[in-house]
Amino acid sequence: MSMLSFEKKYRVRGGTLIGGDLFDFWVGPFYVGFFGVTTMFFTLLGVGLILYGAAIGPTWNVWQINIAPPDLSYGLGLAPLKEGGLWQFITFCAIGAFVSWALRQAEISRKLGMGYHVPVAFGFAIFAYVSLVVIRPVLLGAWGHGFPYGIMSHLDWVSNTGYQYLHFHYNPAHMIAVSFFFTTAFALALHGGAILSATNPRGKGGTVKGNYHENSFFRDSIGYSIGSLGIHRLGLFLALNAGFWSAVCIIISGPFWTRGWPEWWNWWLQLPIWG
Ligand code: UQ2
Repeated sequence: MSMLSFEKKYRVRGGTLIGGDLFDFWVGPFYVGFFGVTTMFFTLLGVGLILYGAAIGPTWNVWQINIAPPDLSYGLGLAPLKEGGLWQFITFCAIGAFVSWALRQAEISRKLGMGYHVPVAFGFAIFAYVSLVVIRPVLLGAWGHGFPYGIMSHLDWVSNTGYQYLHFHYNPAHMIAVSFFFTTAFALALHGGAILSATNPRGKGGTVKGNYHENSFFRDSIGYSIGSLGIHRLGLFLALNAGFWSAVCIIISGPFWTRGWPEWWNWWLQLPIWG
């Protein structure tokens, strides 16, 4: 809010995908747009349904509240509200809100003449969620394969689904995803450390350091600097891959591999080169 006078320069008209000028305005600091309206609609409806689901459930203990998907016997059909229909409705609202949010980001990007990097990045996160509650359940033939909405219940689902494949850490796509998550954390730690150490020099009255110091630090220590733009390209690449391979590792579990993941590695022992 304190930046409102500065932001005036950027409160430009246009860039909308839908609705023309109709929703092209701000409420306080927030850009609205057609997709701001749809985001609010799906969010309020979805949260309301979650509260209703909790209200008809057995507990208000936040750790134990659970809104479960339909029984597998309902297949890909619609279930009665109290038999998983709520979960289906809430899932629809969640995807509606997430996609609306991404499209609102796209409108803001267009309005400001920026690239679509932010909505594309968010799109990978949406893909990871949709892979769990739509893509894999559809490939397996039942909404009941989606994960339940609840703090403990979704943890139980992850554990049970993992054990269903004996040892999920042997899933090669899971290995790749985990490696990307770790590397993302490593890169952000390096980057955060680099920026803060240059911005907060030692001692009183020290001068703030910049790009050349950051480059020199990494050239001195490992003989290579990726550069101040490069580190952000690398960060985006690492983070998007973490989300992407997470989606791949769960989509292939069931629809494309039904046995234990340790067994998958038998291809190595079955190579014709062992004689
Ligand atoms: C860098 C640079 C930055 C950085 C960081 C590096 C000046 C401010 C962190 C160093 C990063 C490297 C060498 C890549 C490491 C590779 C992986 C896969 C983690 O050079 O430029 O800008 O923040």
